[in-house]
Amino acid sequence: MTNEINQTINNPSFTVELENHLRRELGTTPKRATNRDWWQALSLTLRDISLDQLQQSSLEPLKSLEPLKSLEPVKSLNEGNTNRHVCYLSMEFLMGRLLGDALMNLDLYETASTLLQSYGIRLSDVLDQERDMSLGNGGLGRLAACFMDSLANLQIPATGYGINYRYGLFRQIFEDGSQKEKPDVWREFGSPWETCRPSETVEIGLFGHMEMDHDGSNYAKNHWVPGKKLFGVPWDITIPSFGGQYVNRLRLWESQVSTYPIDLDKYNQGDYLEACRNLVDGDTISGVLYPEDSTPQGKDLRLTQQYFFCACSLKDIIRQHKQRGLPINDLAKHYALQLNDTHPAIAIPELMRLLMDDEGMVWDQAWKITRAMCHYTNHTLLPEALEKWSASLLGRILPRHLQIIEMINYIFLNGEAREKWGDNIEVIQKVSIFEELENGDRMIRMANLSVIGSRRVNGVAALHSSLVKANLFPEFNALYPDKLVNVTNGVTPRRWLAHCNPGLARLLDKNIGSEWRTDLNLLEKLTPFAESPEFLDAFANVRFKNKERLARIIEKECKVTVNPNALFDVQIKRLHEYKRQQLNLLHIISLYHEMLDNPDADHTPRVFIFGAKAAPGYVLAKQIILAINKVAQVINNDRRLDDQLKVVFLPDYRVSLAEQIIPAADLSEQISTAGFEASGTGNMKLGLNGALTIGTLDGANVEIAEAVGDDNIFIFGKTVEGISELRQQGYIPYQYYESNPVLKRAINALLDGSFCQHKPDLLKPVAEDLMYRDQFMALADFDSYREAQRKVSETFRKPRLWWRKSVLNTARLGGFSSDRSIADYAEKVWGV
Ligand code: 26Q
Repeated sequence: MTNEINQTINNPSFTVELENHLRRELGTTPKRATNRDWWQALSLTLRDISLDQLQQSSLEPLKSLEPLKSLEPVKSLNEGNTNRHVCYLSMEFLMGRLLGDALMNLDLYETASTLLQSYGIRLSDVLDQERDMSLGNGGLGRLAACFMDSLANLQIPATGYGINYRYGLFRQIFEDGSQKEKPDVWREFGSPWETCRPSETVEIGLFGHMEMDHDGSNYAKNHWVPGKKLFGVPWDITIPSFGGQYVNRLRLWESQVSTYPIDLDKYNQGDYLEACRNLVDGDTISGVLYPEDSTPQGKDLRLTQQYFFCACSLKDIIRQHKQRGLPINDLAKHYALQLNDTHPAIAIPELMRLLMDDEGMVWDQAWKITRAMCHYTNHTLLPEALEKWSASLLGRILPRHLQIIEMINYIFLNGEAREKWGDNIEVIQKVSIFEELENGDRMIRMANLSVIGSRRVNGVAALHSSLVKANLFPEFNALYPDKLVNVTNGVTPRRWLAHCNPGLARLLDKNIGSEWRTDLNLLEKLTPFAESPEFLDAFANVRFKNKERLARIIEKECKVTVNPNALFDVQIKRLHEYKRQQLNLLHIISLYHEMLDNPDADHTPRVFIFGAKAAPGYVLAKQIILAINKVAQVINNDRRLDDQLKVVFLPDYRVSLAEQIIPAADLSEQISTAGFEASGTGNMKLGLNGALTIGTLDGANVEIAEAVGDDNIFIFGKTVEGISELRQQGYIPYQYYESNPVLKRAINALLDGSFCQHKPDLLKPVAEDLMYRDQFMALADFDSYREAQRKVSETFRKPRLWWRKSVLNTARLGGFSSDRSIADYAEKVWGV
């Protein structure tokens, strides 16, 4: 910790600032303040400290016109081109709550806690006032948030660029077991963390047409006359490093109409609603996050959102570059853009347009710069999740961009592609950015555009990256042998260990020192402690306390009493067929039957804990949620079981709830069909906190298994090769149903109304899908899964053995820190 920060902390001004915020911003006093008032005042105080730090760490780029100095990191990672500012472009930043993390990063946790205590207030109650900032769907959005934390921590100058959605991911409630969506009103009266920067507003265009300018030469120059203009207003959030010496920022754009929003003619004619139409239009672009995270629909509002935030961000970057007095030709020397999936791929033609039409560059020069600046991360192999936009739709909203994409494709196909493959039409069709449809329209493949326009393309786990090379982009990999690389995902140990599991953090500090927070490989030092009975007891004791805390939440949210001595079996992630919550459910039903058959046997008591949101339009996913809830209701109320088995589905799974569940998990369910989960990051969070994994050889599970060793993980199921062989043979799920009596009985119980006497057909769709379709081959892995689960139960009955494995998981997963991921990006991708 630097002296500067220490001064802030030890300075009584912290108290003064806090009380000033209470009095002046909130019009109250420490005596009268509610928990919510305290939350707001504390947040504002911490925001002020990091804003001061942002200015001091000489990162505030616009304040100074001095070139480069203002961008120099406090400490550089390596020599060489360390000045490249990283711009992380993402439609999603799933930040969760910010106060607890900020208190920890600025080392003010104890100070704040003591101060509040003196007023009879509990800090934890104050932290609970914060609404999660849920501006993302799941893994991809949370990864962006972890990366922002690690970029600051590694003191790499970086800006996260995204959208300041008015409504984030929907709030989930259950009505009679079914998911219902409610709007996420996360900043109804503003967020204390966001600072508006109206002076840095930018204007962007949409729609309109192209015009030709003849400048007397032989060349006709094209230019775009937008039919509509919009303002992007930036809202900034400071991202402090651990210790607070260094601060980056997250810049989220809000859309506003650029012309006077009320049509006074119409207003005067009495047509008030029509007069205000513009007002509504301006708002809608940044209005709401799309809740789908696969099978994207080609909605024009989504494309407009994508363009809106890319165009705003690029304008912002170029303006800053020029304000430093640097030549536009050097843009790529000073900035690296990271595209979080293809969602910001429109930045590629937008950058080309800015460089050519606004800066007057020729094509080749603009293309060289664009290709040196852009980098693309792929997060999925699911073909239906790959983004495609209809060319006619894109051309209507962005006519100039359609031209540029056509040109990129033309030059690529006639240059690099033809050189490599000649007239091999099959390959040419595959690598083309355009896919020709029967109806005459063309689809723009955003993944192909992203690969062609980027300097590096990365997958997110070793297995995933090798499948990206071998199956998704084999042609591009042959054409550009060094372009495709792997960067395995990671998670920030500050939030996902230090903050969410203070008990374990203290135990680690006591035994191996506290440096692991910024150097997670130091967890290795824990290895010998796995042989110490005293340490294992202390470790188990921490877990028990965390389980008691979670049991209270379960009691409150689900009205179910659970025994903290039971095995807590956790599956928390988006609801998707490929993630196979339905496989977990089949196992639960089979366990239920087993217990009913042998009521006197000595079963291992278990609590199955689910957390998951389904995309609102994903019918089967919603039916699976309903099925789990219905099965839970019957099992939880069956007195014959003597509390050996409980099933709970916690509503509204989100970052802050994950922080409560993860430290209390004994078993981590990572059971996707091999080849479908790109990486997974929940697997890392759970393992790091000492949960044992039951999982398939998919995504980062493969690397987790290598790290912890075969004895300390429960691997089951078909491999990628096994799955593809089975599919080639022709997979018939009904055969598994017919030939396996345990499985048959479990599915029949869903079919015959055992779990909903009043509406016996309610769960039929789930059962029938498994019997006749089962796209993700749950039935094929059922036996092997059940066998692995049997081993889990057996191991849990030998506490010494279990806790030893658990400690070794924590000790050996240090490599899954997002600090390591970011260091890999710095080296393999950005070259900073
Ligand atoms: C696209 C177009 C239209 C509407 C929505 C979307 C959309 C939105 C979000 C498509 C995909 C997503 C999110 C994908 C995602 O979260 N992928 C996960 O990324 C994690 C981080 O790399 C991986 O760990 C997971 O394996 C992967 O599923």
